[in-house]
Amino acid sequence: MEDCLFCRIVAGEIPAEIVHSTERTVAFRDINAQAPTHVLVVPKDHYANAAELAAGDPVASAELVSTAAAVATAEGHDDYRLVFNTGAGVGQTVFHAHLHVLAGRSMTWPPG
Ligand code: IU
Repeated sequence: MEDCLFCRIVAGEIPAEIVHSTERTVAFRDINAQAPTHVLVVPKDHYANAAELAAGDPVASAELVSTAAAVATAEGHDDYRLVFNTGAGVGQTVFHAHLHVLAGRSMTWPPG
């Protein structure tokens, strides 16, 4: 997926502040942080969204969550929010699956 932004970050073609990586995932800071910790965890392979990732590579799907937890712990957070936006109608703007890790401030529910 040469035109996919997150594929290009995974490939090292576009710079990003990478905070963690595993066999199947890369975690990097969101360029438009919405909380003191705002990290995106992505699969190294391209899937358009979380549902396609879960169907196509359940091991990587689980590793996304364990990586997100490791990032939150490494940044000192016991409390954090994990978000998969799935579909443009709920705010997905990059169509390479990514798990938002948000922490470091109080949050309300339901989200806007
Ligand atoms: P979304 O769930 O698809 O809306 O999340 C995409 C995120 O990717 C969003 O929070 C952007 O700030 C973030 N992002 C980024 O970190 N680097 C980029 O070059 C671009 C978007 I474009």
